[in-house]
Amino acid sequence: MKQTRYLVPGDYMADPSAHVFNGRIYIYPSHDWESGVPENDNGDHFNMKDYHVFSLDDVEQGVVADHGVVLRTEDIPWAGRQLWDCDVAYRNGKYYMYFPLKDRNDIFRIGVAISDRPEGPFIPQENPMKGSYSMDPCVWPDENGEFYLYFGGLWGGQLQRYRNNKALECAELPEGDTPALCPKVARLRKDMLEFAEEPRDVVILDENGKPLTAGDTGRRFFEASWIHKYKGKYYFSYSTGDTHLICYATGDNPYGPFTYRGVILTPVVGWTSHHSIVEFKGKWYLFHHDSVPSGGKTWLRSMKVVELEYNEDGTIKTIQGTA
Ligand code: FUB
Repeated sequence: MKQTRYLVPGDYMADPSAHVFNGRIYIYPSHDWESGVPENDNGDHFNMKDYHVFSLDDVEQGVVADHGVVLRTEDIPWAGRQLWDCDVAYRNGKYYMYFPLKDRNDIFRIGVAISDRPEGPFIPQENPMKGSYSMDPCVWPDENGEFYLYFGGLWGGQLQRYRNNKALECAELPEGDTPALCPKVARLRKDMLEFAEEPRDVVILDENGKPLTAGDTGRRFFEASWIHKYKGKYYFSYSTGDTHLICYATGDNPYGPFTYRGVILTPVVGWTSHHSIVEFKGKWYLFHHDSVPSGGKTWLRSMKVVELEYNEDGTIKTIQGTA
């Protein structure tokens, strides 16, 4: 399937996290809607209040099943506002959803909700994960039996408000030749409900082995962490935010460091770009979104899928965001 395909024409869904559970693809997107909140650099216009789950048996022609609302802000005991990009993992008979949400002080934290089934509904825990901050969680079940949670995002994602996992007095966004802020990763406890360790920096290196700098906006991390493995290598992919690219870097273990390798997706219509990558029935797919169906409204995005291909050397063939 070389042609990009929209997946849920009747509604606005973004940030699709796709996984294969029980031989089917399950997609966990953000649910965009017209809340009337004006657009700003803090992302207040992304005022989402619930999640749906979708599934499909066949990416090429498959009909996408909508499993309905599986979690709402009003069901989350510590909720303030804004349910952004979530992700889901399976362990020992349960499905664990990790979701970012602002608490009542308008601080992003990461919550966990649990279901017996991949299609939900998901029941939230009483409190967010201890020591969690920022947004865009992505959970990786490693072959070593451990699960790792990646997270973080700049600007409205609030990562610039922290250093060494502690809140700063005032936010500080590095500039120029100073090292860029890194996404974070932490191994999860066996019960999947808390970090088993202090989150660490996911360092992304350039071709000379130096950390990418804050001024290198065409390559540095902004948000939308995703990780997959191909031919023994770990591929960490992410959005560059204000330069609107999905890029990737490769490494030898879940903690990195990762070395920058290139662009997966050129800019789409709409400010944000956010993706997931999954293998299904022998092919690889890029799930992502754009704002074409809403006429370019940044906060009303539509979910898409396209086949992703590798070159012989393991690099990924760049996909055109406007294709
Ligand atoms: O959907 C809200 C935010 O927009 C996500 O968390 C970011 O990754 C961006 O897609």
